[in-house]
Parts: sequence; structure tokens; C-alpha cells
Amino acid sequence: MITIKIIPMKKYSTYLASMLGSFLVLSGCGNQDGKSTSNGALASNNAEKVYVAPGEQDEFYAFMSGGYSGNLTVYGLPSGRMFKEIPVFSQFPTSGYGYSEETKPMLNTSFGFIPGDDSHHPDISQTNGELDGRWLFINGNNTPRIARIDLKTFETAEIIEVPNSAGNHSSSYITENTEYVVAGTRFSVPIPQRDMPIKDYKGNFKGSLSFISVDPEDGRMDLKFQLVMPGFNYDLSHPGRGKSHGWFFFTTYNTEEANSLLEVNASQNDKDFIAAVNWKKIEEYIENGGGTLMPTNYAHNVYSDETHSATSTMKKEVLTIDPTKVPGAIYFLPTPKSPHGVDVDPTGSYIIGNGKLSADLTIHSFDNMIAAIEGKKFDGEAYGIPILKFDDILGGIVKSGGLGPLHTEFDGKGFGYTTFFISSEVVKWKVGTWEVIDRKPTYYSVGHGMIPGGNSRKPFGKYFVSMNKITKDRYLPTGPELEHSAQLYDISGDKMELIYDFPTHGEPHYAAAIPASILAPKSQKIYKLSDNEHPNAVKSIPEARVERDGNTVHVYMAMIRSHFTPDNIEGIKVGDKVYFHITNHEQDFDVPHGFMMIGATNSGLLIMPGQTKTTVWEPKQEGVWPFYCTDFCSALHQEMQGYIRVSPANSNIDLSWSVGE
Ligand code: RUQ
Ligand code: CUA
Repeated sequence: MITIKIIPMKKYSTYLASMLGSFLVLSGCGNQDGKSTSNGALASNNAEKVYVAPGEQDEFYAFMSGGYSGNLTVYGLPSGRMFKEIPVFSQFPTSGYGYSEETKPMLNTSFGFIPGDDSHHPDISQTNGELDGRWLFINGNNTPRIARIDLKTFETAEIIEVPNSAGNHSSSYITENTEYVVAGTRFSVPIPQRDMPIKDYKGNFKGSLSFISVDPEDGRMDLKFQLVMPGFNYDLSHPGRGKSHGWFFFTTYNTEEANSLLEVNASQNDKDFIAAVNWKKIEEYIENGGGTLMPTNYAHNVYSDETHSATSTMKKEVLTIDPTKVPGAIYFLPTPKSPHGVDVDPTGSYIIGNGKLSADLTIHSFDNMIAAIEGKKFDGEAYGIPILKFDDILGGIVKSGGLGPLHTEFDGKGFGYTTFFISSEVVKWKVGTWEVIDRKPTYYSVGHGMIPGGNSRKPFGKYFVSMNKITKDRYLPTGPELEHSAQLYDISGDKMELIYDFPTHGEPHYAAAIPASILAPKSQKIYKLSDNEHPNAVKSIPEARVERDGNTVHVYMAMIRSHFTPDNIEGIKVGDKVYFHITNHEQDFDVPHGFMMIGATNSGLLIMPGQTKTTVWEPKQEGVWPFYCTDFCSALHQEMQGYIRVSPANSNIDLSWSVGE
């Protein structure tokens, strides 16, 4: 029996709910029959702007989060061509990531092996507040993790789990010298986790904000400290930069601390907070011996390009910080209407709160914030954390005329671009005067927007990409499921111009883009075979062999156009566990070989030049079973195959192997 309590809603939320409903109805504009139309954005000069002629290359790399695919996709701008899907938090049969013995440890967590996740917010490493293109960080939202992608190899190089967190959403943004990548919890939980009644949430659950340091040389992550904050929902975050470098800003909602029916109960307070965290002050506190080590359990997984293998280490403690013990380090900035995104302009002077139940944008001034802190002008406190006075810190209000602002990006020319989910539009406004300059519809219901370098001191303000939640009639229908849609706007002039639509994969929440001129020259072409330190690598043909150890058989195999060494193996028995350790001997760019074995209960492998990968096969039936190369590598690719003879468990056929006999 379900009892429904009627909770009085404020008029405003009723209004919003009905507005939301009507916008969704309005936004279906019926071109569902698959016929092309000539209206809209495809004027010929717009076509030229996105046309990258055959053989030409794009101006930007755009990295789009994969949402519930758990991955990251790479696109070119302006063409919208997809170049690659990079597996991060999910098993990926295309390459064998998460299936191969070498990469399984990457998906290890304190909960065990996790084959998927929900990735949201990529951010590219910076030096002096400018994109340096060394690494990209992205969060796993569901089982809290942060990954580092190496932008030389476009491979996931490291994943660190975030303990005491749940719904790792206000992540993975970096400070302007990549000192820290930050991971904040969306869902507050008991810290440490324990069995307790849910209704005792208020005052007892906590929200953790984690600061993970990044080694400036090799990018290695290390969970430095975790702020244990009041039990709000920490939604998004952004670093200070320039004058505000040393601060980090986190939005909160559900300052009501409701534990049920949040759509109503977490919309009661007129204002929630942006938490301003002075991490440099916290560093000082830690240097003076502050903080408490808490026992916990989290995985730290690191991939090595030398051994072509990952290791997973379980860490056992985390340094926690009680915010009330570090006076002067944390303040709450009141911000209207359940803010979602918090964004900082390229100069670091303004902190933009995007109140998702609001029409206006609230701009906090960093200078005003510092003055208010110095003047000790507080409006009370929450759980011992001082609340600044809204009017004292206000820098301005953008009267947007839109509804449901989510995120703001900057073009580096003095303008902000804010996405509005409910009114399905992007609004361009001027930093400092707060006047609205332009607005354009999005098709439909935009989440994040992205300008290359838009979260840095130096954005490249040529394109704006809107990442839309609802696709409806933009493409040919593909059954009930449609890919999400991105739209490209030319923002080089005064007015934005919608020039292109392209589908995206999974649900790209945020994206990060960088000029190709920074990344392309550094892109790695092969792995040197001579540098291969995989313990099971076959670095020269005479090392190829097959060895038995009880019921386990190790096949040490080499591959080169267009054969395997060995390619005939006998003496395998039903019930054996056969490990194929395969080394690709090619030393040319773009010559991977693949490997698939009939009846193997995992994916195949795709092995790059100079690389070694391992997969397991457990033969269940006697017979002679083939394997082959899955990647069309030469004119004789179809000849790249081999056989394995599987005999009964009790047979006495000797183990033997050969090639060319
Ligand atoms: S958050 S738009 Cu992760 Cu806005 Cu999705
Ligand atoms: Cu190797 Cu096809």
C-alpha cells in the first residue's frame, strides 16, 4: 500500500513544471517521415564553414563524454566527424579493453570488477591556465572514479576510485596548473558508510569533496585530501583562475537535506549555496599536521606503456578535513534556485551561478567576495561554515529572458554563452555589463555547451557546440532510441550562427576541445618493440613457444603481415586454460593486427604495433579449432589464420607447435 503525501509546492515550481511541459510539447516539430527539408541552417556559406574536403584535416579535436557508455569519443571540429571511441570505465570489445588480462585491472574497484559507468565531464590539463594537451581527465559518476587519458596515445592511463563519495558529479575539473583534479559527491551518504535509517539523513549524511593531486611530470594521481562537508548535493564545480587561483567553487542543491521526492522537497529554499573552497589554505593546514586519517578502501589502477599492462592497488586510508577546523578556508555564497553549473570567466573575476529553476544568472564577484570575507560580513552559518551576504558579493545579474540555465562557457572576447534547458536555447551575454547580445534556439533541450578552451584563461572562441538531450526529428528515425545530437554554432561574429548538426554517442554531458595544432604533432604512431617490457612479450621469433604448467597453457605468439608464429598448435586438452600472449611485430604506423579464437567467452584483441596483449580461452570441445586476424592488414589478411588441435582431457598427445611446416 502506497501512501502519497501532498506537499504544498511553491507557486514558482508549479509554473516551472507547466512551462517545462509545454516546451517539450512545442519542441517536436514533426519531420518524422525521413524526407529532407531545405530550410534551416544549410545555406551554402554555412556548408562551406563545416566542409573539410577529402584529405584535409579538422581544426580542433573535441572530446565528448560518453555518458552511460562510460567512454569518451573524439570528434573533429568543424566537420563533426567521429575519429575514435576511447574506452575508459567500460569494457570495450573493439580493442579488448577490460577483457584482456593486461587491462582488466583498470576496471577494478573496492566493489570488485565494474564493466561500465556513466562518464560526464572531460577536462584537459593546463599550464598557467592554458590548455597544454598532455592529459584529459574524466569522471565516472556511478561508481566514483576519476580517469586520466594520455593524449599522446589516446588511451586510458590511470583510474583512481574516490572513496566516501556517491554520484561523483562535481568532477573532474582541474586547477590552472593541473595541481589538482577535483571530485565532489552529488549524493551525500553516511561517512564512513554504515547501516542507518534513511530518514535520519538530515545532519548525519555528509558530502565529500576530494582533491586529487596530479604529478607534473608523469600525471600520476594521488588522493591528497577529502573535505567532509554538510549533507547537501554537490552538483558541479570549477576552479578559480588568475586572481582567484587557489580557490575552487562547488554548486550545491538540496540544502534542505531532503531524502525523498527531491523534485519538490529540494526546491523549497529560495537560495542554495556555491561553496567557495580555498584549497591553498587547506594545504597549509595539512602541512602543519592538520586532518584526520580515516580507514577506507579504494582502488588505484595504473597502466604502463612499457609493460603494456595495468596494476591495481587497494589503498587503505584517506586524509579527511573537517571544514570547521580550517577557519578562513570555506564560505557559502547564497545562489538562487538550485544552481546546476558554476562557471568562472577567463579572468577569474566572476563566478557564474546557473540556477536551474531560474530565469536569471547570478554573477558573484570574486573581489566582492574577498572584501566581504575580510569585512567579516556574514549572514549566519550552516554547520559552522560562514554564509556571505548575497548583496555584498553580487557582481551582477544577467536578465536572460530564458528559462532553466545550466552551464556557461566563455569565448575569450568578453562574452559568456549560457545554455538553457527548459527554453532550449543558448544566450550570449557580455561579461561586465551583463546585457544579452544574442540568443539562438537549440534542437532540443541543451545540457552543456562547449567552446574549445572555454574552461581556461585562453579560450579559442570560434565555435560553440551545444550538446542536446532530445533529438526527436533531427535525424532519420532509428527506432525508439536516438543518439543525442550536437549542434555547431559559428561564434566568430556578433551573432551566433547555427551551422551544423551531428549525432553523438552515449550521452555527452560535457566536452573539451583543443586546437589540433597542439595535439596532432605529439600523437604517438607506434610502440617501439625494443622498449616493450611486457614480461610475456615475444621480441624475436625464436622466443615464440608454447608451455604447459598443469592445466594451464601459455602460448607466446608473434604476429606480422601476414601470419602468426606459431600458427599450428597440438596437445591442447579439453579443460585446459589457454593464455595467448601475443606481440605485434609491426613497426609501422596504423598496422594493428587483431586476434579472435572460436568459442572464446570474451572479446577479441586489437594489438598495436610493438604491443603485447593477452587473452584467455578455455576449450570445451575436442576438435581442430581456428583463430584468425580480425583487422584487414594486408592483401593476404585472409591468410592470417591458424589452427589448434584440442584432444580429450585424458589424451597423451604431446604439446607441439610450428609455423610453415
Ligand atoms: S551535467 S548536462 Cu553532468 Cu549538466 Cu549533464
Ligand atoms: Cu593481421 Cu589481418
